[in-house]
Amino acid sequence: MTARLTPVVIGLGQTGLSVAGFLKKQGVDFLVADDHPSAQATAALRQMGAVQAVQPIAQITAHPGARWFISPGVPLSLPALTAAQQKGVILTNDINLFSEQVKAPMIGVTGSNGKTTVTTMVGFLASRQLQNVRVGGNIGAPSLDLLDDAAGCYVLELSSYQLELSDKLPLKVAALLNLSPDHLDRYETVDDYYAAKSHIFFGAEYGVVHRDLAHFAASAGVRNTQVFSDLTPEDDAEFGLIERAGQIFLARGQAELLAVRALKVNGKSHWMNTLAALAIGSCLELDLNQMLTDVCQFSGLRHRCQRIELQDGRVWVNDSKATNVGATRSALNDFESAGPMILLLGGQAKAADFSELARQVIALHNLKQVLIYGDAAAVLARCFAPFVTAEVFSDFDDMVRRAVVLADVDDVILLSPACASLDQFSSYEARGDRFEQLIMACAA
Ligand code: UMA
Repeated sequence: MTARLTPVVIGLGQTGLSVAGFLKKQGVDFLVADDHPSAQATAALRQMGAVQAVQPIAQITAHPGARWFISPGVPLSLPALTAAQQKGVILTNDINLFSEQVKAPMIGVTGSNGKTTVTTMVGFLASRQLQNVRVGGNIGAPSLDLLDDAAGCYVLELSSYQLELSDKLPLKVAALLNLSPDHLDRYETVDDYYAAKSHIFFGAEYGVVHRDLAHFAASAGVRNTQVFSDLTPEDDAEFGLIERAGQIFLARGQAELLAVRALKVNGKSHWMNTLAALAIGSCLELDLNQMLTDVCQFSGLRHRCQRIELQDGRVWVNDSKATNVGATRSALNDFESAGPMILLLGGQAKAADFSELARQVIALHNLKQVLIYGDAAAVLARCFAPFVTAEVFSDFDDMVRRAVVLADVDDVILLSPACASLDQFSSYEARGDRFEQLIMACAA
C-alpha cells in the first residue's frame, strides 16, 4: 500500500481502538485522528505499539482512495469529513470492515427501542442450539473484537450511526423492530434518521420487520421477509398476538405458540421483542419448540422496565435506558394500569419533541405526579403546563428523593426519562444504578 492510501482511524473510543487493533494485527500501517483523545485510549494505542501521535481530524490530509474508518459518535457532517469525501476519500467504518472478514452468519438488529433486548435474547436462544455465538456491536464489544474463526454466528446490535455508512451488509438476517424519533441533535430530519436505519436491509438475505415498517424491507429489495406485529397474524408465516378465552398468546398464523403469562417479563413491548427474536430464530432455522422453552427463561435486562423489588408494596421501575420519547411511551403503555403513577423524566433532551409524550401522560387515568430533572427540565415542564404541574429539580438525586417521599403503597414509581443521561451521568447504566441506590437507601 502506498503511503497515500494509509487508512485513518477517526475517533479513538472503543470502536477506534478495535479498528486500530485489527489493522495492527494485519500488519497494516495507519493514522489515528481524534479531536479530544482520552489519556486512557492514547495509552491503549501506545500499548499496541501502533501509532506515535493522535492528530485532530481536521489536520489529516485527504488522499483520494484512502479509507477512513469513522467511529459512530463522529458526525459525518463534520466539515473535515465532507471535504475529504469530496476529494475521493472512502468513508467507511468498523462494521463494513468486519463484514468483509466474517465467515459465519451475521444477524443485525436495529430499531429505536428494544434492540439491546432483542440482540441479547437472540444471542441467548441461538447459543442454546449453536456453538460459539458471539454477541456485540452497539452493545458490549465492538464487532471487530468478536471475530473468531470458530464462531457459529454473530448477533450484532446496530445503531443508526453504524448503519449510515453501510450500504451492503451481507447479513443473514436483518431486523428492524420499530421506529420513533431519536437523535435529532445529529440528524436534520426524522426521515434522515429512519433512512439510516433502513440501510440494515441492503444486502440482507432475510428481513424481520414490524408489519408497519414492512415497506422499508420491500423497497430495499429483501426477498424473504418475516413480519411480526401486536395484531392477529394475517397469514401462516406471520408472528403476532392472539386472544383466546381471555388469555393472550404469542402466535404464528392461527397457531398459539405460548401464553404470554409464561414469560418472565410482562408488557406488550416485551411480547414484541420476543416475537421479533422468535422470527429471527426461525430465519436461522432454530428449532421453534426449543426456542419457546428457552424464551421463558429470559428474565429481561437491567435498566429496561426493570422491576426493583423492595418488598414495600410499591412498584419501583428502573427504565433508565428509555433515552427517547418512544421508549418512555412504550413503558407508559406497559405500566399505566399497574397503579397510581409517579413518573420521573428528564436529562439531556437531544432536540426531541415531547408534545406527544405530554399528551399521553396528561391522558393517563391514574397519574399521580410528574417529576422532572436536568437540562431538559424547562422544555419538558413547558410541554406539561397548564394541564399538569410538574415538579422540577435541577439535580437527579433530589428528584428521586422527592419520589420516595410521595410514593404510597400500590403506587408505580416509573423512572423512564425520555432523555439521554449525559448531562449528569456517564451513561444510562450509571443513572439507573444511582436510582436503585437512592431508593434502596431510603427503603432501608
Ligand atoms: N470524536 C471526535 N470528534 C467528534 C466527535 C467525537 O474526535 O466530532 C471522538 C471523541 O473525542 C472520542 C471518540 O470520537 O474519543 C468517541 O467515539 P464514539 O462516540 O464513537 O465512541 P465509542 O467508544 O467508539 O462508542 C461507539 C458507540 N458510541 C456511539 O454511538 C456514540 C457505542 O454506543 C458503542 O457501544 C461502541 O462504539 C462499540 O460499538 C453507545 C451509544 O450511546 C452505547 N450508542 C447510541 C445509542 O445506543 O443510542 C447510538
